Amino acid sequence: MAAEQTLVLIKPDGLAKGIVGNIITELSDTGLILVGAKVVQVTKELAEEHYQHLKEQKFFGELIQYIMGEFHVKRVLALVYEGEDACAKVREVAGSTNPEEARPTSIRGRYGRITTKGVFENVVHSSESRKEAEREIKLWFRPFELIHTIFPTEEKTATKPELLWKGE
Ligand code: 3AN
Repeated sequence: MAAEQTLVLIKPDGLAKGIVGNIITELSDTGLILVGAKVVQVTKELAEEHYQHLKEQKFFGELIQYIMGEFHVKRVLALVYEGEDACAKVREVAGSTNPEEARPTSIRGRYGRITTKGVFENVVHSSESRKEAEREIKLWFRPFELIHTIFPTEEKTATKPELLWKGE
């Protein structure tokens, strides 16, 4: 089977709790390789695009606030892992969506919680399938931010001014 890539987000509660290192250690145990990583301040547009499939859910507004860091710190760590069955392997280590139902030794079981207001603070996001992973990776990363990508790329001339280092 061809290599698979998956998007992992360490959400704002993970950063606020200082458990990024613990989570990366657990992800390393999957044997997958890290091909991209960056800290992101999530805009409303990015958050809504990422969670577009949940737009009709009653918790959508709070979900957007949560991923934007309104309840913790305004940043997430976005990671791309690659390897055989990458999506399934990360989801196994991450545990169930509901942190109370997650296997106790999974990331969400260990570090997640449901707030008294009912918000699932489940510490990490991981792509559900190969197809979703492709959509999400293309949303969060540009090709040059990954050491390599399994998705086709093309050269285009930038049409918008870009911020570069002074003197570049
Ligand atoms: P997963 O992240 O496990 O793939 P999704 O895609 O169904 O699960 O849900 C995305 C996010 O929406 C979850 N990570 C969680 O933060 C939130 N969420 C899902 N279901 C609920 C729920 N019943 N109540 C509150 N938040 C939820």
